[in-house]
Amino acid sequence: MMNIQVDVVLPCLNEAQALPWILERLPQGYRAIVVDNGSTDGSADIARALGAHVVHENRRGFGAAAHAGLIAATAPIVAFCDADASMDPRDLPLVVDPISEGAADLVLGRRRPTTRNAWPPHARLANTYLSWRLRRITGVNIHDLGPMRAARRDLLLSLDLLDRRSGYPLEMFLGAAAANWRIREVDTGYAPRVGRSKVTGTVRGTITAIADMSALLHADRAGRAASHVSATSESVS
Ligand SMILES: Nc1nc2c(ncn2[C@@H]2O[C@H](COP(=O)(O)OP(=O)(O)O)[C@@H](O)[C@H]2O)c(=O)[nH]1
Ligand SMILES: [Mg+2]
Repeated sequence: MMNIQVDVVLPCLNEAQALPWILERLPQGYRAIVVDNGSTDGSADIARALGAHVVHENRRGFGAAAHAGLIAATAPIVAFCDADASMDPRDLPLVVDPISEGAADLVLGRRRPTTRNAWPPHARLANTYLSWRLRRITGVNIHDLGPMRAARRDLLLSLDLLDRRSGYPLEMFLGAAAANWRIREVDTGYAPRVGRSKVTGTVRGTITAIADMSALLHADRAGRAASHVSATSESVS
């Protein structure tokens, strides 16, 4: 069998309809790690039958699933992708190649809608605002905090990410920026998902996402202020 170069973490909560399309579109040398927490639609069995490595995570939450996938990964490079067929696994090399070439440390897929209704307007607007804030805070020129992304496994683990809900992708970005990783953004396609949304397509999911991300931004600002104070006092003494 071919060497696995890339493990692809696919957080999955009731995505039985989307999984077949996704799993047949993984490029050569990419292994799917489907992280299920309590799907009731047979997602785990379907994924297993289609050859994916299935990981179970008891804690609910996007971050809990994403992190369990990272822990389970063994390949040198780990990519993340949603399991709702909104993003095409054939785009994965766009985020992975700069990592394998050593040209970047974190590559984020900027979601470019392929149809007009791919992205709920409130989610798109919130994301545009968030990206603007992140550019100001970090100086990194990003325009979307997209879930399709890739980095080296050992570097990702070194970030010691703690969020287990919707803040996970943001915490990863902030940690990478704070550690001066070379962060790159590339365009990736974004299509209407298959099946029902679990996060930004629901009121509850959106509120949770905003709460989780605001908490992280707040903590990040406090952390930066504290390091500024200590840096200032060092230069005074
Ligand atoms: N395992 C797991 N996966 C989740 C959870 N919440 C969301 N997901 C998955 O994360 C991905 C993104 O969620 P989605 O509902 O598409 O969010 P949206 O894109 O904001 O509408 C999908 O593959 C979901 O199945 C969760 O609590 N546990
Ligand atoms: Mg989605």
